[in-house]
Amino acid sequence: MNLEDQRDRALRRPVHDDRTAAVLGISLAVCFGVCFLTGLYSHFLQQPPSWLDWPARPAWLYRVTQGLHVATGFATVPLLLAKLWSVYPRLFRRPPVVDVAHAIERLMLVPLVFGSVFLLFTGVGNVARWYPWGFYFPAAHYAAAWITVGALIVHVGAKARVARAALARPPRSPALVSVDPPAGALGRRGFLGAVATAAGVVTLTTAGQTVTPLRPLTLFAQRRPDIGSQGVPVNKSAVQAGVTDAATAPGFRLRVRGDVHRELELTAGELDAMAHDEVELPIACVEGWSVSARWRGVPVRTLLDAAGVDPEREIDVTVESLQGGGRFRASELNHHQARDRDTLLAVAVNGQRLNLDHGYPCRLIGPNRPGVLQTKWVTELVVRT
Ligand SMILES: Nc1nc2c(c(=O)[nH]1)N[C@H]1C(S)=C(S)[C@@H](COP(=O)(O)O)O[C@H]1N2
Ligand SMILES: [Mo]
Repeated sequence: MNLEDQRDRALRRPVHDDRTAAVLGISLAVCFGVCFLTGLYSHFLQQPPSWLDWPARPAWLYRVTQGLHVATGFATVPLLLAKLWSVYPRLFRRPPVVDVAHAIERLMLVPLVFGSVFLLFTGVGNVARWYPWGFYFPAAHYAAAWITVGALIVHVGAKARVARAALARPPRSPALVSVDPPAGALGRRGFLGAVATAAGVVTLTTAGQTVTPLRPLTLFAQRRPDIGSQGVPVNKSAVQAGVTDAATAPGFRLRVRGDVHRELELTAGELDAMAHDEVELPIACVEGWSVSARWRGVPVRTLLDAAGVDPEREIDVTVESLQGGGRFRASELNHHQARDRDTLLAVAVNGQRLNLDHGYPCRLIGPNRPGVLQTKWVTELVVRT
């Protein structure tokens, strides 16, 4: 049998036909869509355009969207592998292209396939803290997402009619299945069942990093939220951040400065004495793990009031850490976030004084913020109009 005959036979097996491709394609499009939108949300929370002041509420929103982002991303891995395997015989069609539109459609498969593989590889790598590359992950992942989604839209546009027709036919239509699978090989049902099981198992064993009842199953999760000091995993330790000496020095001060009526300077003890507010808020890391905790601290707005900042004034606050370098050493609070009653400089978590790794003497914790913006070892609040 020559190559062409082989391809024809393969294509007529149910696992390679257009119905299987349609089912996998729709599942992938849904996962990619959710992953893309939640990813965009995460991106613009961390890098808001100047005209966009995100609301601080609902407090749990980022925990849910980022959990979904990582869960749909992981579920996409088996779906994508299955889809590529299901459709690869079509790559060798003769003639390779029939007209210009078809050529464009086929060319778009390059960014679609490479973009998808790149996104999943870098995403899973980031969750595993494995960086076998030289570029900055968020920027590359973000750019690749636009390229991939652009190619995906073209692909969906080109394939929508074929997919609809394939799904409208009865599943055992003789026009569709003319070659029986070889003995022992999977039929469509068996194949799709296996793929769905794989996607389900990956999702269940990842989701435990967000969903408490699934914790015993957290096989692929980078963090077991219940393992870590004071009931919260540690992202970067005080030793890694190089802040141990500065954080424990008697000379430590929290300063509130910038566009204020009077500057404040508080010792760790003074801050502790002011910390009467208790809130329940999650830390929700971009890597997908999240955990809720009880925090005790001083609301940022109490400090702003003490510094004589007019509550009506539109302000931003830069939260600076003792950490000397690194991308997460500072974060921004917009007006809504800075004025929210639950945005605290926390000094205690789950009934214990914050330990060094969680940000002693004080750390920021606020509603609906990605973990990277919950700055630890805070030493300065700089108010800007
Ligand atoms: N100064 C500083 N703050 C930081 C970080 C950091 O590296 N440096 N990491 C952030 C990230 S990515 C997360 S997820 C949370 C985790 O807080 P935890 O270590 O107390 O769980 O801290 C955030 N605050
Ligand atoms: Mo994080």
